[in-house]
This record gives sequence, structure tokens and C-alpha cells, in this order.
Amino acid sequence: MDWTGRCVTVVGLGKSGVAAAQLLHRVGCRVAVTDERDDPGTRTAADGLAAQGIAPIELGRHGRETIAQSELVVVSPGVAETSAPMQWAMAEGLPIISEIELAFQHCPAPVIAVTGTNGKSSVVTLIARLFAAGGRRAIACGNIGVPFSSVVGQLSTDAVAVVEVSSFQLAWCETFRPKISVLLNMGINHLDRHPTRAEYMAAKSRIFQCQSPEDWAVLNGMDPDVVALSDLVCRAQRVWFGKNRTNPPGLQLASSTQRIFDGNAQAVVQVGRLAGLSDPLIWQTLREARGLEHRLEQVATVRGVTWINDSKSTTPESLCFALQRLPGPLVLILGGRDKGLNFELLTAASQSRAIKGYCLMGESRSRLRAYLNGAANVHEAETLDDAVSTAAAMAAPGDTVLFSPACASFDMFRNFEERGQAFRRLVHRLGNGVPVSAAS
Ligand code: UMA
Repeated sequence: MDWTGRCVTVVGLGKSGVAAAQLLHRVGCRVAVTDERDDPGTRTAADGLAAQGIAPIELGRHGRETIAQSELVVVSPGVAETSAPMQWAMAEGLPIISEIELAFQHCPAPVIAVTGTNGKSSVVTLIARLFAAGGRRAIACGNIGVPFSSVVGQLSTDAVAVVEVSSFQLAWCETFRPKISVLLNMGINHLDRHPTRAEYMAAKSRIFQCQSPEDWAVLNGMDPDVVALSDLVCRAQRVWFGKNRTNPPGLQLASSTQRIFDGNAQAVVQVGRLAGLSDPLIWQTLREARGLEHRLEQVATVRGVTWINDSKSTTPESLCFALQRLPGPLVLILGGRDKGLNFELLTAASQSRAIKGYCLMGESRSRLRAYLNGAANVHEAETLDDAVSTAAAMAAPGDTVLFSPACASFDMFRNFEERGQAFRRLVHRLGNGVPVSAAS
């Protein structure tokens, strides 16, 4: 769709809003931006856009007149359908698209889109590395922290956009059509935005909505909800991982592959094969893959205690994944934005392994305490600083302190990256700045 010369309003001035405004400006739209917050973060972003000639920029409120003057509204993923600007846009009958849809409409490269409840960022990173190993330019973007709109200008037709898409980003998509879609698993998340599981699943299913039989969907055959959803709405050719259902020739997963690689790595294998990459190259890339920032990232060993940053964990499932991978006695720091999730997995984990202490923080802290069944050694921390110093006091040499919040970060930080960086700084301060592993 060509919006050149038209008046477009971008709602939200976080990472996606800035990138969308710049893309729209570049393609010749008259761009307005509105954000309900007026704080140092939005002011810096607004100054940057104003310096490029983008105006008007409205901070501290959403004006109905700003929306009413628009011919198109581009919405950031964090802006809910129930919010005032969305309600006004709908009442005015204005077209509304998401930042992902905007980027897709301007993307010359084929798109591989990855969604699911857990493991998306790791899979997106691995797929991009795999393409790079095969000599093909690929950019990992989307919910992983790099807005899709910010990279479309760098992509040519022979490159690949590997886009992590959240349920929020799949709303307001009209033509978004990945050549390969990947649905990793279907837990439950974001009950604040998707009040029922059915609505959450419907949001995720939009990844398939514009695909046709010339496209591919890589799906988790072990997850009954993924299977049921794809039976209902997926018209792309289906390729399974996790369990061999009938896969097209050349895409069967040998039982040895299923033993060596976990489900999400098997999804990467299938995407690589669909792209024509050889099995030896795929195996080698997966074996060489190193850990990601903010995902079970070892920050330091300070006086014999190992500190792990898992700030990317925003669900109980991610926390359990971390708990399964870290042996030995643990002190756990968790909590954050309360999305109304069920933390029964935490109750089970607290009973089944040695957790020496809990530091609970953020909006969810008192609700989390209720799931701990009266466990001893629970501290409700006012700040991350307080949580880190208390965890340091609870841990003994040989223990691990795991920071795996299992909640979103927005009650205390701008995003999970900022939360992970703050954690790292506090840990390094404990070790007086001595780098990883040396600070014992
Ligand atoms: N805002 C309004 N009006 C509203 C609501 C919000 O003006 O009604 C403003 C806020 O004041 C703020 C801005 O919108 O200034 C924030 O926009 P945003 O929440 O969409 O955040 P971005 O910085 O654009 O980041 C978004 C994703 N955030 C969310 O989905 C909440 C980032 O995913 C993503 O990395 C980034 O785009 C680039 O694509 C983060 C996330 O937590 C990591 N995602 C959730 C998750 O993984 O669980 C889905």
C-alpha cells in the first residue's frame, strides 16, 4: 500500500514507534507521533525525531484531534486495543496497522517469522546465524529487541528477515505473510492483554492468516494446541518437529537428531532444510551456538557464588526452563509486572529442588509469595538493588543466584535488556568490577 504524502499517526514512542516514524518519514508520509508519557526517555526519542524533521510530536497525552486528523494509524505493540487512541481510531473508521505490518509492506526480502510462548529469541538468533553460515545475509529482528521497521532499509531481495513476532505484534496485521512461519509452543502469557487462552491462541494464529500453500509452517508436533490450531487455520505446507508426523520427503527427523537437539533446535533444523542448507552445516552451526545475552547468561562468580542473568524470562515456563538447567543449591530472584499469570509451576519447583531463598520484587511480589506455600527465607525487595544484596547474603560459596523474573519488566524498567543490564551492574559492583569468573 502506498501512503506517500498521506498523514500517518504513530501511537507509542518506544523502539517500535521511533523506527516506524523514521520509515514513514523516509517514504514520504506526513508523520505525527503521540505518546501518553512525557519523561526523559520519550523526550530524548522525540528530540531525535524532531531533528530529522518529524512533527508534530505529542507527549504526555493522546489527543483525540491528533488521531482524527490521520489517514492511517500505526500502532506500537504495547498499545492495547482498549486504549483511548485505538478506540478513537476505530470510531473514526481509520485504517490501523501494526509496526510489523508496516515493515512487511516495505520489506523487499522474504520473511521467516517465529512465534510461540517460549524460546522465540533463541530460535530467531540461531536461524539468522544459520543463514550467515550458509553465506546468506539475514537479520534477526522484531520482538527480540530490534524493530522490524528499523532494518527493512538494509534488506535486499536476496537477504532474509528473521522476525520474532509476539501476540501483540500480530494484532493489526493485514498482509503479513511469512514465507516460513514457525510456531514453537503454546503456553499462556499476557493475560492482561488477552483475557482468555482462546484469545491468546487466536492472536498467535494470525501468523498463518495470509500464508498460502506455496508457503511453509514449521510446527511443534508435541504440543496439542499447536497441532489443533494449525489444523484449524494453517493453509501453508506443514513441517513438524518434536515428533515425526508425516513430513515431506527430505524433512523427516531421524531419532538420533531428536535425541541430540531439543524441540526448538529441531525447529531451526527444519527451517535450515527448507532454505536448502545442508544437514552438516546445520549441525555444525547448532553445535557452535553460544549463549544469548539475558538468557541464562553467566555474569560473574563472586566469592564462590555464581550469578546468572536470565532477564529475558517473562513467563513461569521460562523460569522452570532455567531451573531445570541449573544444578545445585539456588537463590532465586524473581518478580515484575503482574500479568495475572498462574505460578503453580513455581509451587512445584519450590517443592522439588533445593532453593535456599527467594527475593521477590516488583508488582507481582505479594502474589508470588502466595505460590511459595510458606517457604522459609522469602524476602520482598523494594528494588533490584535490595534483591541483589539480600540474595548475596542468602547465598554461600558453591551456590548459584538465578535472576529469572518470570514476569515482564515494565513496572520497574523500560525493557528486559535494561533490567538485565541493571542486574549485571549490581553483580559487578558486588565483585568490585572484577570480570566473569575471576571475582572469587
Ligand atoms: N504507550 C502509549 N500509549 C499506550 C500504551 C503505551 O503512548 O496506550 C507508549 C508508552 O508510553 C511507551 C511506548 O508506548 O513510550 C512503548 O511502546 P511499546 O510498549 O510497544 O515498546 P517498544 O519499545 O516499542 O518495544 C516493542 C516491544 N514491546 C512490547 O511488546 C511491550 C518489545 O518487546 C520489542 O522488542 C520492540 O517493540 C521491538 O520490536 C518486548 C516485550 O516485552 C521485549 N515483548 C513482550 C514479550 O516478549 O513478552 C511481548
